[in-house]
Amino acid sequence: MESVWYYSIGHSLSKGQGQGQSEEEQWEKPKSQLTKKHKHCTFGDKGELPLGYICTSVVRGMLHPSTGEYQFIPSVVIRYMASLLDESIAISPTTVSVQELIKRPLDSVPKRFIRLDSTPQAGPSDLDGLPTIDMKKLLGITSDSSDESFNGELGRLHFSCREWGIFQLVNHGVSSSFLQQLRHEIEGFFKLPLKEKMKYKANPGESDGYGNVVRTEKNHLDWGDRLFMTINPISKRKPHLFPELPPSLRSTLETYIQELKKIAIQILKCLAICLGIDTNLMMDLFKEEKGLETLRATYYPPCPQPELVVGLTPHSDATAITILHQITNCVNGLQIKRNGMWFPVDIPDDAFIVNMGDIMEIISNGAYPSIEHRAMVNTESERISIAMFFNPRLDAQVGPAASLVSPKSPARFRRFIMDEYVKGFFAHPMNGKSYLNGLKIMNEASDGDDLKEEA
Ligand SMILES: O=C(O)CCC(=O)C(=O)O
Repeated sequence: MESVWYYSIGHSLSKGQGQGQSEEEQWEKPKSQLTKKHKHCTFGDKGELPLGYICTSVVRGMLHPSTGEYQFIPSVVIRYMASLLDESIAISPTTVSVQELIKRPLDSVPKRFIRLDSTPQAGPSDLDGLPTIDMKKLLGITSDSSDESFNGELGRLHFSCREWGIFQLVNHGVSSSFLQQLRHEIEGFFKLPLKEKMKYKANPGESDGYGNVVRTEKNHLDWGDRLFMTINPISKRKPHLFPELPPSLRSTLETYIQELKKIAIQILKCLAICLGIDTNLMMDLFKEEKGLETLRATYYPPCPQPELVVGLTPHSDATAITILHQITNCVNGLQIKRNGMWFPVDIPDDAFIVNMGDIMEIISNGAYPSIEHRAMVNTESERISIAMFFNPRLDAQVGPAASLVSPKSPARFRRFIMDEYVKGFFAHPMNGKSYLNGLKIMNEASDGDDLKEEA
């Protein structure tokens, strides 16, 4: 026997029962009677529920709060109800998926996605490409920085970090065919049915997981869904995330992570040489098994009004360095802030983008400033990026390197334990470089005398 759920909103409303009609057609009439002023729904004789509650429940049904009975609600109705509410974009009380949102026709973007930042944007031709660093040439350089090497690739690295805070890395040794495989796996993840992806959703109060997490003031949302995971130390991996990923994605990511780790360590060593910091002290912070490493894969769907939204809110990374790979070749979206303007970055296929994060700005006592960046979206094409973040071990005491602090050049940042810094970062709204600014030493007096040489 066909089961039909009746529901009323202010007045009687019921599902049509036309034979041979699609689910969508059967709900067409009831749907058309819903309006914005309907704040509550009555489902048959099951009681009255706030519309917002229904729309933020698991997509195809809900547990009635008093009877505990599961009620099936066609997704087409849920989505329509959702469109009437601002909170609607949630697919569970803690998760939003833009990918799901755009499955229904959207003429305009919901209010919560309208971006707040109004910094002017430069034209595409205004940035003459980022500096390029050749990894093979860097690897030819040993730990002693002879004049010759310093004038070569190491010198270029120093210049890029000091003047730009970002560069593209070529000849990095990760093959094009492997990057294709990575693309295939990551695209496959975002194509999984929502029910599958929701197995990886972020638990309340946690940053790790799938979905669009509110990280800004005023509950603003970005136009992108992400999978954020702690990778290292292994003891910090969430049991429902990395270990439970589909096996082929997991093993591809495992290889990718190992490759990127090797690259990151080489770059960090070179940065220590450029800055004049003992490489052993630098390496001690990033000890293989203890360094904090996180990864974020972001899926940016096309948007009907891209000029109104932002794929990823302006921020600087809470890392020493970040290595970004744009999975979808030729679909650009990364923008960097230079001299108070946003500049689009054209990322060559297979190149990695390496940027300085706040921790590097602190260790270098301001010599290598972190770069503020954001991701933008477009009307036509989806875009996917994967960023890997490299940070000192959680128990490390971090501050400006002692060798870079002197009475003439006093410490510009206070010292802290990495673990506290990370917790503070995730509790802080994403807003440009504001978290780093809170760590600045404002007075002119140097407190460099009691700094330990721990990078
Ligand atoms: O997608 C991008 O280009 C930027 C990603 C990014 O900045 C991040 O994941 O922190």
